Parts: sequence; structure tokens; C-alpha cells
Amino acid sequence: MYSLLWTHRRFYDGLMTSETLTGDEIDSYWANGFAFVENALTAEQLEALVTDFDSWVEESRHHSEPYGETLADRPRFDLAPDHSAERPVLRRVASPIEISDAYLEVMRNNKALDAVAQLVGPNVEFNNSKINAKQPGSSTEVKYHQDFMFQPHTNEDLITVLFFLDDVTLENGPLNVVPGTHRSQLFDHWHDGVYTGAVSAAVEREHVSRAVPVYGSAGSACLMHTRLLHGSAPNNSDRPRTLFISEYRAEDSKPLQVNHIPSRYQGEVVRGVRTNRVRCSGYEMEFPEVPTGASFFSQQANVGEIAT
Ligand SMILES: O=C(O)CCC(=O)C(=O)O
Repeated sequence: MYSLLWTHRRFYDGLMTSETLTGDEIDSYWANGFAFVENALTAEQLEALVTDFDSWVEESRHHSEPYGETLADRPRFDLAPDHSAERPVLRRVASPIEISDAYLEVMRNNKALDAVAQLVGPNVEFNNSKINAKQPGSSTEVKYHQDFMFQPHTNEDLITVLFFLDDVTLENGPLNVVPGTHRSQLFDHWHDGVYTGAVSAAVEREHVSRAVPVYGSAGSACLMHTRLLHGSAPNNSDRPRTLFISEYRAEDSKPLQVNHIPSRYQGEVVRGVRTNRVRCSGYEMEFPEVPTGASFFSQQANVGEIAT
């Protein structure tokens, strides 16, 4: 719904401005907490990302447990419980920029990053990256959460960019966002002493009816405010849904806890310059738990254990 609306607006506005986001789109981002950028990737970039991802899916057929290594000493490739050699369900690749020149190049250069610089720049740093994939018919879902609750910073000028590597439709498990929630509270992601990386069932029930799906063609990107409440449902279609997700922050927003997806590129200035300044906003939260499993899916699996 949002993508169609913005497709048309971009066509007309694109004739009038060389900036990625128009003034209205910038206002809409601050009001709603998200923005949509069509053709955020060039055709060549998209093809290179898909080619590398397809090769990792093929490789995953030879594994039955999460595998590979990251800087965090946790597996890089995370497999869903229903993964098999015949029907591979690779659901997460942590920090693909370390093992792929194509992903590294896109992290540094893409049209959505220009939009990030418009919103929280001009000076922008890279924070972390991952691939989230939902193979056809897979049960992989993402429980409702706010990204900021995984890695607090001195201020909240962080933007998560989700690049669509496949066409995202209503059927293949699109991202669902709750507009305006970046301006409401930070919701607890700890329940009964367990960090679940998700809001309580009560908070989810309260907000889910206002959630809107973000869908569009491969190569598009959704930009999300770090406080925006979001989640996504299983893929009930026969088409895959793969996202490359790259998180950026204003250069004066400094991390207060270790990166939950560490990378040798974290803190790289990708737009503008380094200023040696720090800016602080006022908020309170309980520190998150750094995952010990291959990804946050193992933390969100705790949700089933908690009555909230
Ligand atoms: O894969 C998705 O649909 C959402 C991803 C997400 O919210 C996350 O990884 O934080």
C-alpha cells in the first residue's frame, strides 16, 4: 500500500529534485517512522547480492546445524529448525559484508544511504548488517520488537535499512510496521527475567491492528527509525523473501553496549566526516542481553516460554 503510493509520488517529485527523499517524504519519515526508496540498488548491485546469497543457500544443504564463524565467535549462517538438504532454510547470514565484496560495496554505496544522510546526516556511520531470509513455506517469523532495544546508543538517530532482494508481496512475509510508534515509549524486551528480543504479547495485541505491510519490487528499500515497532509473519507463498539489512547511525550517536552483530567495519564513516562529538538524548531502558546463539531468532524463541 505504502509502496504504491510512494511509487507515484516519487515519479513526479523525481522530476523536480535530485535529492533521494522529497521534503514531504522527510516529513512523513519523522511522522510515521519509516520511508520507502524505490530502486535503492542498481540492477548490477541487486544481481551481485542475489548471486552470492544463492550460493550460500546451496552451501547450506551440506549442513544440519548453524555454521561458519564471525567476530563474535558465533555461527555466521543460521538454519531454521525445519532446514534439510532437500529443502534448505537458511534464515540468517550475520555480517555478510565480511565475506562478500558485493555486500560490502552496497553497504558503502546505495541510494538509501543518501536518504539516511538526508535524515540523520550529514555525518553517518555504519553499525551492523545481516541477511534475513524466509524460504517458501518456511515458518520463520519475526516477533514484534524495536531495534534500539538490541543496542542502546547515546541518541536515537539510528536507521535500519532493509533492502529487498526479492519482490516482497503480501503473501511472502513482508515487514509489518506500526506507524508512529517511534514517538511512543521504549517497550520492555525482558519478561520474567528473560531477554526475548520482543515486546510482550499484551503490547503486540495492543498495536498489531495498526500495523501496515511494506512491500514492493526487488531492489527497493525500507528505512526504519530505530524505535519503530515492527515484526513479520511466516512466508506462506511459493516465492522466497530475502532482505539485506544494514544499520546506520548519526556519527555523534555512540554505542553504549557491544555490537550484537560485530564487524570490522563497525563505526566506519560512510557519509560526511568524523567530528569527535557525542550527542545524548534522555531515555531509560534495561540493557539487552547479547545473543549467544547464531542470531536473535534463538532469543525470540524464548517468547513461547513466557506468559505475558
Ligand atoms: O526479516 C524481517 O522481516 C524483519 C527483520 C527484523 O526486524 C530484524 O531483523 O530486526
